[in-house]
Amino acid sequence: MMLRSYRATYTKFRGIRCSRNSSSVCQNEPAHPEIKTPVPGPKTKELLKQLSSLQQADSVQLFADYDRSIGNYFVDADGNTFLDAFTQISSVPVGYNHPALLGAFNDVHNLRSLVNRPALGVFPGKDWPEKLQNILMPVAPRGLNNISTMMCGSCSNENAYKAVFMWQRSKKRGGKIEFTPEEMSSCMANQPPGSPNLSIMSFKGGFHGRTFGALTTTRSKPIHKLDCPSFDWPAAPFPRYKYPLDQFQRENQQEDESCLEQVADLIQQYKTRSPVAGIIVEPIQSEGGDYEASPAFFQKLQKISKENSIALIIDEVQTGCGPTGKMWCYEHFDLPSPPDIVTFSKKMLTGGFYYHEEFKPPHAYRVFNTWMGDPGKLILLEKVLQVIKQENLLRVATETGKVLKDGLHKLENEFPHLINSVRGRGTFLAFSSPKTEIRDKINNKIKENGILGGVCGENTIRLRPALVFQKKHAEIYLDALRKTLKSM
Ligand code: PSZ
Repeated sequence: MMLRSYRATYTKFRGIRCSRNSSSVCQNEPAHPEIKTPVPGPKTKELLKQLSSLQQADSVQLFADYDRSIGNYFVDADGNTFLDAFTQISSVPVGYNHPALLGAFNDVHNLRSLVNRPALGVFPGKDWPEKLQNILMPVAPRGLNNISTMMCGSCSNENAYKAVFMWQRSKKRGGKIEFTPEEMSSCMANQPPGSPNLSIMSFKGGFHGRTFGALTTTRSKPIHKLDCPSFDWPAAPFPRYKYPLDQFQRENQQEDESCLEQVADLIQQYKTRSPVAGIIVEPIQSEGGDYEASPAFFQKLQKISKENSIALIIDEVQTGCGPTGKMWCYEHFDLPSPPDIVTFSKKMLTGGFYYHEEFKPPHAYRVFNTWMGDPGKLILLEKVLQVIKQENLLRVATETGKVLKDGLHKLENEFPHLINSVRGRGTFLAFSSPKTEIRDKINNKIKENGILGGVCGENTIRLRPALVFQKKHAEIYLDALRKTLKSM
């Protein structure tokens, strides 16, 4: 019933450029959150019992009613309506049940692309090159003209690492494409030279996924890593700034320098141990606690990479697709040349990575798996990118972000014993608490006030709304946060 009326509304607006402060999906939203039961409610508790009998389900917070969730509002199994500032760990681009996405499979060709899922590395559909060209390449990071699609963020990073290792080894072979018999036999025993001792450097606090290579580079929390073997790869410190930034410029600049010195030192140290082939970095360290670094830090990091012939991989899995006000967060950094590889997933709906021509492996069948992505996700992504353009959602993220950040600054001044260090870009914002317990209490209480929020790091609350989060939603969020802080 509800969905039919969205579709009607959308048809009416289709083709009309929406004003920049109104989004088609938001016109059918409720006006505000509504909490009817204790959270979690009785139905949620019952479902959790059922699920827990089948699997370890303690990470489940709520069960959703995806028929009733709409736009920025998440409806749970108990009928509670939350304003969603977490959006499935930052992975919902244009809100729930966006009519443009719901309509995508009304087209029978699209439906067939969804149903007949190919092994993209061997039997792609005849429209696949055109689909990549028309959907993914128009938003490619400038200078990166190659693309591989993948299934998720972890496997995007995992395969980017492989491309980097193959690039380094190909350079060593000086253009020869044959492998030696020794390489071929040693790799079967997981020994060099076929399985070389090369490494990917990452940063302490970084998160790059949970598959083995990706997990080695993940350095956010022990719980992500415990019990799993990992590679001997280096981890450098990532800047930890003091806030407000304008009062601590000198200290923060020193922090950049100290971290970069250690990057350079580690590269030297690992030369005989496990030479660094690539460096992976998030433009804003997300899971680790929403730590940002200056454009100067990233420019110098790129310089160090280039001087040492190390590939620079920017992990835009969480920051990519608009929430910082630019399509790719690293665009804020004014790098003198493009990064070598940019990985993505989450809001992009398909995983994958863009790369420089040099990183195309010389042999087929190297960066490969059965599905290598999913054409169905690209069909949805096409709609998402159209909506972003039509509804000016990068500008919305910038403008909403400003309202949110100004409001958060006011609240940190009002409640300095509860929150501090407001930071971030666009709506990709965060603030910290003096202690983990205070942070957790805020995040639990704000739920009772109708907001779904996320935490990260030791003591941080992060905002990860969809791109259709507007000023009116920002006001609701800020009111609920004030009410929460006042009650503590
Ligand atoms: O607990 C988890 O597994 C979480 S919580 C948030 C994420 C994962 N984010 C995924 C992520 C990311 O934020 C960055 C910067 N890089 C890679 C990944 C891995 O993506 P997925 O989860 O799709 O494999």
